[in-house]
Amino acid sequence: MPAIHARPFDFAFERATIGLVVIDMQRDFIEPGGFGASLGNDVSLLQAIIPTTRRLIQGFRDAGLPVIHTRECHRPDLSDLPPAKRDRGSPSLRIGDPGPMGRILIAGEPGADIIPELAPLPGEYVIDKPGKGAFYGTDFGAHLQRLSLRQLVFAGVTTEVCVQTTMREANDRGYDGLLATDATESYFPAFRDAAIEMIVAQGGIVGWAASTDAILEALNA
Ligand code: C5J
Repeated sequence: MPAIHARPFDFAFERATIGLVVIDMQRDFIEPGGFGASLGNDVSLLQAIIPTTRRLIQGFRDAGLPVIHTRECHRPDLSDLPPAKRDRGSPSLRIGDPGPMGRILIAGEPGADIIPELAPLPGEYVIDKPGKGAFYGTDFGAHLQRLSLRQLVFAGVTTEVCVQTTMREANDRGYDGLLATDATESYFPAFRDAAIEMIVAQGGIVGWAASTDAILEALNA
């Protein structure tokens, strides 16, 4: 069985059951004027992983393996937005408010789109999710079952929020998850590093971690 050189130990996989999940590489998190910026974050930190994430996506496409994208966003009528999520803190713009890229984190608005550099290809599945985890309130799990996927490679933003939440949800459902350490980022680099350590600690209690080079080397072997 092929394996990716990973922490805490090699990640064995089968080509028929592995896929890439790219979490929330949306304009609202990565470009100025969106949700991330409205919370006071420096979005340029997240822009740094675009080339590596692009290379990782291309590697899966070239290998003929599935690529799934997620977007954190809400219905225009906000019926899937808990007041606790909308009202928390004191951001300059709240979810649903009009901003420079349309209404913040609302499906169909320009800000909710995946950044053009990583745009999904026709036929690639895009999951719109109202929560931080991709399983909550979506058909993500059903889609993974339809594709017979068992091993998931994760990339995207932010490491300690939507990426880690989705990896934990996947782990609890019996999937093997591996995080691409240089294709994920946080507004707080220390949180990215800590999340990676939490995932691989205790013999991979949540999953595995590996570089994009290691992942692509194993896919191309
Ligand atoms: C956040 C996400 N950070 N995609 N969302 O609110 O991680």
